[in-house]
Amino acid sequence: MEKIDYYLKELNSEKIKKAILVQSRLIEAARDFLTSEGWVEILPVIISPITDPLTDYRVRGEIECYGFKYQITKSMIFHKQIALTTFPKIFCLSPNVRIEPPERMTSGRHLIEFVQLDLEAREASREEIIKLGERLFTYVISRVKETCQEELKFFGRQLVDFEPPFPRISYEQALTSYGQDYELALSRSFSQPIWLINFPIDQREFYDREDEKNPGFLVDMDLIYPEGYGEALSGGEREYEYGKIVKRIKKKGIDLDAYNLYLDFAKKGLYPSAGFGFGVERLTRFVCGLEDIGDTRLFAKKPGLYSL
Ligand code: ASN
Repeated sequence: MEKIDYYLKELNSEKIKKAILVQSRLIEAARDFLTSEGWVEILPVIISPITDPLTDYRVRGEIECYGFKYQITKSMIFHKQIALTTFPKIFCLSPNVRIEPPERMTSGRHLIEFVQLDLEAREASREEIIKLGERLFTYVISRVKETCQEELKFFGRQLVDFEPPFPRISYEQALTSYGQDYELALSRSFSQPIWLINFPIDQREFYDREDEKNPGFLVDMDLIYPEGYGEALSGGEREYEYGKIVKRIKKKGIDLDAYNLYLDFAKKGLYPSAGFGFGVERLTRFVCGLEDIGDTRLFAKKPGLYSL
């Protein structure tokens, strides 16, 4: 098939059209929920001298403007922390670019360009953010069940009423019970979303806060969808003290200079905070019950491929 015919087929696909309609309702519901509770939406940062290191801080998209190097946002984590200077509770529909390994092309869950509903609150604890996540999730699901009946029928999707509190399992328990592929195994064995908590420090980035009562482990969490759909959101409490952040960056073997600007803010004083990022395409995939995340947006970009 000619490339243009492939794109035209996608642009006219009933499946993609319905999934995007559901997605637009999901976004509307999430915005309504958050703004009604006093959260302020900020606009996304697409390029910046700093972004989330994410596994390998050297693997990144870069562009040059006026002789300066900018990185394409992998996540707005640092901008979220800094933006709390202006407002106590912020959210953003944040486009992220992550150059995922090509093996993830057919995972059904990875796009190299995606959007997360990213939020952060001053002085919040993980407990508060977990409760917020449960309320946000159940609210958006109940709203689309009302507003997208025709689309959900098209997908043959019958969503149950999810009832918080969702079960919680620690990373260590998950690893012992389900082995290395714990995320998918966990996801397949539950019919309610599950919180995966307390990741070891070496499994995550330097910005999630180390638990002083449980050194070596973080005060963080992922929410895992049931029915094998995998990770829904990821977040935690953050390191905010300059000395601790420096220690964590060094422990990762990251060059401190790469985070100069962020460290300057930390020196002046960041607020303690917690938050998470909720993948919008993954949420759409789950709600519509789709195999392939590529069906959740126009111009989807899979790892390893070249696309419009
Ligand atoms: N948005 C995530 C968070 O708030 C970070 C990420 O996407 N890597 O923790």
